[in-house]
Amino acid sequence: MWSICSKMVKVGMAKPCGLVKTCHLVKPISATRITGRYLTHQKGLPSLPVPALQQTLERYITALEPIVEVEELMNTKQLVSDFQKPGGVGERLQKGLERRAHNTENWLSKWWVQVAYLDYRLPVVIHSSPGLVLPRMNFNDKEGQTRFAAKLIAGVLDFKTMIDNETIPVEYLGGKPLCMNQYYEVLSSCRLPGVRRDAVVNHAKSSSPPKHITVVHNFQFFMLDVYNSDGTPLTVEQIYVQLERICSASLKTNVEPVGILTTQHRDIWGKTFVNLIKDRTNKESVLAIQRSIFTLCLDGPMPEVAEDGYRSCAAAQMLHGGGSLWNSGNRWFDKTLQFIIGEDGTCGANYEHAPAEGPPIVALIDHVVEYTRKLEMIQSSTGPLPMPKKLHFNITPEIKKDIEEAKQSMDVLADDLLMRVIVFNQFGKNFAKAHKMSPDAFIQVALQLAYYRMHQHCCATYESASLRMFRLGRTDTIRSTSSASAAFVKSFDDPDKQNTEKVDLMEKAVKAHRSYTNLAISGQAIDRHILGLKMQAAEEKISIPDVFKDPSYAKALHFRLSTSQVPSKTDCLMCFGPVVPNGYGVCYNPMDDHINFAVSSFNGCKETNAAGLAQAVESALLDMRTLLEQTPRAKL
Ligand code: COA
Ligand code: HC5
Repeated sequence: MWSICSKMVKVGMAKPCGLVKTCHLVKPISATRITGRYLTHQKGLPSLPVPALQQTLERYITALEPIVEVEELMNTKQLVSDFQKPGGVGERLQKGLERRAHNTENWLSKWWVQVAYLDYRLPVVIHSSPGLVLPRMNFNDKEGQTRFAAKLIAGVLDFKTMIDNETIPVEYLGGKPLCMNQYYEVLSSCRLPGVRRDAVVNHAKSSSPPKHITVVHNFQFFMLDVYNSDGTPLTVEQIYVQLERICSASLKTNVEPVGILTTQHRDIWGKTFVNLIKDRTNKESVLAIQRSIFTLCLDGPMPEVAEDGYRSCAAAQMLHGGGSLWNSGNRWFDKTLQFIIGEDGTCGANYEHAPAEGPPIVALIDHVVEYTRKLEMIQSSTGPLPMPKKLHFNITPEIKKDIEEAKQSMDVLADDLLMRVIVFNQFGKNFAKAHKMSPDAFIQVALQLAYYRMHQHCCATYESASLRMFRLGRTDTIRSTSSASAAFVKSFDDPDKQNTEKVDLMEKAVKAHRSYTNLAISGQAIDRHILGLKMQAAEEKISIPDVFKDPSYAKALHFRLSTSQVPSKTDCLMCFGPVVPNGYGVCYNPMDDHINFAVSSFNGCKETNAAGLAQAVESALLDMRTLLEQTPRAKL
């Protein structure tokens, strides 16, 4: 195992005026990282297990109970029983999966990345790439924007030093060490569009890893070297000077927003891409963006909003940029990490999801926020640096047409998204803990209640569970809708039910959720196993078993509630879009005494309403608290 090393920011000495200087514990950047500590840690991690077939199939039936009709369930039981007959197709696929588990580092991860990301053809914007909003920063003009951007870049480079030196502290979940691989996948990487399937490339692993970032301002891209020739990172002051030069060299705003092409449906972008890079200049520019350590977006203004709409607007800025008239073209959405700095103190990021889950990105952002807070003002002289290189694009009439089409579809998409952010201030994690309940389970049960109150039925619900206890682990699904949660939500507003009974049902629902969570994080949930069986059938060229053609299976995967807990140390807000047209995306960050929620829905769906659900979540949490506080605990 690694020892936990907290080699953190070393801050320069205070001087009376001017900018900032930091010292870094660096070794010159090179591609030698996959060595010692990291590998030793990784080797010590267990492999992802393949759950027992019968266990998964039994749990599948149990999970369907609250979300399908009685007759559908009967039919499914028959299909499941056919599937698991001794010597039948289920057993064969299970054996295939077990073989695969034996022969690979992780039987699931490659398949998961293909299915969930690279084969998924809807635009990454809203449909796949999450947004992150930082606490609002204290600036309100161009200079403040550039100054903060310089600090942020320095903070990311400081984190990169920890990656390069393999000194990121190992994370733990439930006392178990987690796989750290994702930290090595988020910098210097990029998604590549394809006509049917995308790919991801990681240049950190190349023999000459990149030393530049890309900066985009007024839709114009620049390549900014962020290391000196001796391998030390530029100081904040140096970065600031370079950013000012970039801004002065990109004052024109009537420029073709070539970045908006990355917001398109993936097949369309895949085709345009082939065309775009036929031109040598374009190809070089695209390669420079793809190879860069990350992208920094210096945004133009966003529409004015009232104070109470500020957070929702900031979330939209991070998720999609506001449409072609605002900042959606000031992006390269294929880039794994894009930091976004507005002119009014709004800061955040957007990340392409294929290489990593949210928590490593949030750990990076937490580090950056804390780093920028610790920086002290000093003045230091800087020698002349080369002018950042502008990345040129030759826009043919055909590409121009593609840009216009991308603008239109981006605007339709942005208009369709309703994003509502609430900061629930009445209580946070501590309240559930004081009542001896899992805070996450408490919030999930409240979400179930909120949804039921709005829609009068229970729906298939997804919550992300980390599989990072296992080598190269990504996620499985916690199915938050259980028979216990259904019984609770149906009883809650029933005047014939006693409060003691409601509390009892609440406790059972919360416990059921926590026990499913425990299964999921220990690799014993059902969703990825079932996916694996289906993928194995495709791999062995066996015709798809009937159990996967069943309406119950389709219902089980139609997640009208797609949710994720993403905690952060600093008071950040994470957000994403719904995964089905008539669904909601709900991302929440539970802090000790408050909870940040970002709820999304599509305006095109008349049944759903993110603002309504956000309000209902607030009421559900408050009503659950009132019930607990007014009811003597039955079993105490
Ligand atoms: N009584 C008192 N305290 C309790 C409790 C109980 N019955 N049950 C849990 N707690 C405490 C825990 O000990 C923990 O304490 P801590 O704050 O000191 O760490 C805290 O409450 C939070 O626990 P809980 O709310 O149960 O959830 P969790 O932190 O274990 O998180 C998941 C649950 C599912 C979110 C987590 O396992 C996970 O998988 N996270 C990753 C999700 C992810 O990857 N999201 C992004 C995908 S891109
Ligand atoms: C910045 C944090 C964003 C969280 C993103 C997230 O939770 O993504 C989920 C990944 C997974 O595999 O469960 C997918 N989801 C958004 C559809 C819940």
